[in-house]
Amino acid sequence: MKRIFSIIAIVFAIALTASAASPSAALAAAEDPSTGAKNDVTIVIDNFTFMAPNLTIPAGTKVTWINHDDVPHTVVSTEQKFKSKALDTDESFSFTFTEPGKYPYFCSIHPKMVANVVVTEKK
Ligand SMILES: [Cu+2]
Repeated sequence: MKRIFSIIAIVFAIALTASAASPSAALAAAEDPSTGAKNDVTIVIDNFTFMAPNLTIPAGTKVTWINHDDVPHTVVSTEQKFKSKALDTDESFSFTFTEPGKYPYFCSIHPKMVANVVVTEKK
């Protein structure tokens, strides 16, 4: 009986190690090697709204939009700098902003959904 308990303990230890390893690996991937800053930003689309209407980020930042609505949305640059396909529920689209400037965008299915990304010089 004691032996079974120690086997269970080992299995638990392995499971804990495995689950702890993946989030830290994901965080490491998000780090900018030059500054150590965590660069990635996520914008949730919910209730027909881009939840960060005016986002300011340093150049080099990767932005991911994820649709939490039950209807599809798109993420389309007004100045044709980026364009997603129609994103179904929980689908996402990413774009890395490398040049400083102002990037207005909208949903082409619901053109009243508008927002901006402002990109500043790299830190
Ligand atoms: Cu939309």
